[in-house]
Amino acid sequence: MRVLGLQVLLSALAAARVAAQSYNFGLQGEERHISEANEFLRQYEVQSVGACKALVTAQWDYATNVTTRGAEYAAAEQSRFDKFVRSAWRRAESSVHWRALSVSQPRIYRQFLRLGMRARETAGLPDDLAKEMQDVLSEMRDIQSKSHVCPAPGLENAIAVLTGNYNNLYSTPLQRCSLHLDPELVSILKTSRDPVMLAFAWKSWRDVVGPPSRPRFVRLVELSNTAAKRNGFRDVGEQWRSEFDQDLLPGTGPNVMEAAGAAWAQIEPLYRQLHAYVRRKLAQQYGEGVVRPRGPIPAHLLGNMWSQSWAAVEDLVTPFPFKRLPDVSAEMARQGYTPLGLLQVAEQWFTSLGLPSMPADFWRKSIIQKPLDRPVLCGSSAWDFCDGVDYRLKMCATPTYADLVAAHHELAHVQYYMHYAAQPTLFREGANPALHEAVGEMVTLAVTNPDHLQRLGLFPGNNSNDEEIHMNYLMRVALEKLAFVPYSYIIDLWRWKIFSGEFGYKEMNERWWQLRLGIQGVAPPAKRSERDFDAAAKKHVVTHKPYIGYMVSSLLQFQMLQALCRAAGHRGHLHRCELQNRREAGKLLSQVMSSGSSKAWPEVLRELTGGDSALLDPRAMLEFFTPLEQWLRVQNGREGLEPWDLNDPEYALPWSSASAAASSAALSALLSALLLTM
Ligand code: X8Z
Ligand code: ZN
Repeated sequence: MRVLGLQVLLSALAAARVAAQSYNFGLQGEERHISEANEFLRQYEVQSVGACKALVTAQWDYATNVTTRGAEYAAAEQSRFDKFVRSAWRRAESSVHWRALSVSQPRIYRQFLRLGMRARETAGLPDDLAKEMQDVLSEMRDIQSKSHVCPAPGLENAIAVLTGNYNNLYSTPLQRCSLHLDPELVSILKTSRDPVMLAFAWKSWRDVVGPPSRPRFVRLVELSNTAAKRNGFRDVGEQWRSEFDQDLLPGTGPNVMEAAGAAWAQIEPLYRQLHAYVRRKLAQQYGEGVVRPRGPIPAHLLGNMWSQSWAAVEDLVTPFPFKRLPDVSAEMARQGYTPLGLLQVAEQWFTSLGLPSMPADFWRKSIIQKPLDRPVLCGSSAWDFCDGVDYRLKMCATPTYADLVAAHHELAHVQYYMHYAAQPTLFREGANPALHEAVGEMVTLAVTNPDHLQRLGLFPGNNSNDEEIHMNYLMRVALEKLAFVPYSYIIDLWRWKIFSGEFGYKEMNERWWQLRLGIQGVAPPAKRSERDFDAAAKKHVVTHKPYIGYMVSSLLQFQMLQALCRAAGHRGHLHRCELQNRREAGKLLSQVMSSGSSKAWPEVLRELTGGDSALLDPRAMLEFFTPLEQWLRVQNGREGLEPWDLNDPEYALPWSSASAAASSAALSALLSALLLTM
């Protein structure tokens, strides 16, 4: 609230300054500026819809038929589009007096601000340096996509069984060394319960991508900082954060860095409870030699390459193992669900809230099943072809629970596109970079709860009223969404510090692990050094994509759910709100989505919550998990309250030789036992 008060004052001062300047032009001058600005925007609208459609079409063609030529064509279209935006921005700056309209014509003014922001995303470097930056990025992308590792001696048979890839048993190195991140290494992390195997997959990915990415990442930081400075920002971190500024003037919006830090402080006690409970269960599974009872959790045991989602260890930690949540995939198979069928179920959820159904063209042009005649990029995505008519989905859907959830998420994106289609093109985005994702994830919260699964006929046995079932459900959501909060915070916290020069390149990896340990409470399963570069294991770091939006969206989705459930008159626990048929909620959601980015996001949030919460507010997430928190507190006793002490030698990073010996002793013992038995 304090931040917002200051911000209103700053905006008012800025506006007064601009108003004083514009006053000198007189009424006639202002009318001329308005008509000039309107004419510019009218032309921009026509040209940008065409340019955007050409770009999205090239990207769609590539994603649905992967060829080298398609990739080159899409890259060429991207650079054509970027040039178009930059040149429009130069014209606006040189020939339109848009700044004079900040008070009298806020909608016009805001469109120019957004254009400037879009232009700055790709501007700032002279051609040779811009080319160098593209090269560095493409080298790191190649390292991610082409790197592969060989199975460790002694693990070949087990890996073949885990991954279903028997190439590893063949004799030529080319055939043997075919473990890629996805699917092989990711699936080992997800399914194996052997700490040696897990440590192998965890470490070998970092060994193969970290060291070659390190010097390239350093150069990327230098180049992108240069560009940011030329754009008027102190560093890249400030430029990225400015995407969350409410009136798009650097430093005047809600300070996302402060907001994220404050939100984390409120979420941390709940996270510690989850951490303590999961740690105890993992210690039961792996023994206290591998998982120290009061220390951090070894990062390779959480079922995920990055420890960002702990969903894959649900079977080890579910509160009431004899009250299992239904096997939705099996039930879908039994009922003969098709990919089209699951999309229709998702569509029906939206229409039951009074939102529009998908247009006929959507069903004709979308790809919902993997084509067998050509290579496609199978990740699910929702597409907006910029013309207000053409929307598509790309999914290699199979009738499974995961894809049922994904279908709801993707259709939420399409709903958002369709709702803001009436806005001018510069407002056809989420109100902030996290809102699109937040809407999609909010929908998944509403549709995965046991009550809703029962409504869909996917919860046989009719026992969704059982409190223990709901506790299991809350744990499932916590493993996915609560575990993700600190992870999604530290990725950019670490990058902001590098961008601003708070620490030097020589200590990048140590600083990374300080945050991983201190905030997330996970430790590496092997000794790390500055020869390693573990942040590069994450694609978003080496492709230079901001990540804090994922943290913002992980909180916003609960704020949205709470607001919509209140509007719908839902009574009782928030985790039991499913929203189906709640037209009041649909109306509110429509209203939020329709404004696109035409309004500052705190204003959109105020509308959504009826003034209750305007900024990032963790209270809704805490409310959602209240029953789980109470249950965890009982289970943990005092245990969850103990902080990890960075200075305690027992928990210290495996950097110093003493703690390295302590932390990897168990792993080394297992590895040598394995080698001895060979
Ligand atoms: O990158 C993604 C999506 C595309 S926006 C697949 N996500 C983050 C990640 O994978 O790390 C979704 C969750 C967070
Ligand atoms: Zn999404």
